[in-house]
Amino acid sequence: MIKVATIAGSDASGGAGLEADLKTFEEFGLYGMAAVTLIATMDPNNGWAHGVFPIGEAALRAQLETVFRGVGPAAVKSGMLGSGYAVDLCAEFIAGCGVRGYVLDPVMVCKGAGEALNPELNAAIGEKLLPLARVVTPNLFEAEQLSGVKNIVDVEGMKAAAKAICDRGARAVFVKGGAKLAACGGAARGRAVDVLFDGARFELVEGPLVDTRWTHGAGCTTAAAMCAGLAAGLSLMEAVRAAKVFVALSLSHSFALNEWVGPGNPSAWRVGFLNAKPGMR
Ligand code: PXL
Repeated sequence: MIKVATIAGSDASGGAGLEADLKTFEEFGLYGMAAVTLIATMDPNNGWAHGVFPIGEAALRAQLETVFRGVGPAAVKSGMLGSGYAVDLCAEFIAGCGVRGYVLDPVMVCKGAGEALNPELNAAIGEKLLPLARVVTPNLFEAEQLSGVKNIVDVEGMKAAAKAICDRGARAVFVKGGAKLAACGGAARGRAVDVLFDGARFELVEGPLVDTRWTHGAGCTTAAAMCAGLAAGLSLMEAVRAAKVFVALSLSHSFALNEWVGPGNPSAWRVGFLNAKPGMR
């Protein structure tokens, strides 16, 4: 059995965070483990306002001992870390235990919350985790933060950011253009365009832009699917392409949880793209 792990926050609503990661690992037929860094809650009596409850340093270290020294994942991804000690522990265990791939999802914004989370951690993520990553998966906002490139609205901006992020030590960068790039006019209408840079070559990765407002957890799912692919021995390009198809299928079966939030459906590939809801193909 191929084992994979996520170091991430728990999304109590189930659509993002380690819940999305574990569902994704399961769909790839892998054995998933999780070290939880924080618990994110959402208040139905206050407009779905987010709460964050960090897991203490000792409890996080004990989980990482279990996952890395007790079992040993083939690949690992990290998501929302939430504290300086979580960044340090992540670096310590990933550097200290060999893994086939480390996918760094530099979660700095949460769609529901709308503003930067823990901006004080961005420097530490860039300095301590970037150099360990097989691939980093920023969205446009996160790519701007990590690269210093401002106002990314097109593929040229994404390429400049990807190059700057590789220069900081990442082996590869996958900048996600998503709906924002299309809204800026940087991608053709109805297309979701991402840029992969491996330090030498740029690769445009294109797919259908699924027309839905229910995209909660799409970033987590993308990184988890790449992690699963790397764990299973796919090349980075193969893992990226598998993740892209997997997420498009997931989004084409997305649904509302309530008036505020709706996730993709990671089991969608079993139903099939052609069975997606009308208007979502
Ligand atoms: O989608 C970003 C994200 C990541 N991790 C956790 C979250 C969220 C957004 O809600 O709750 C735990």
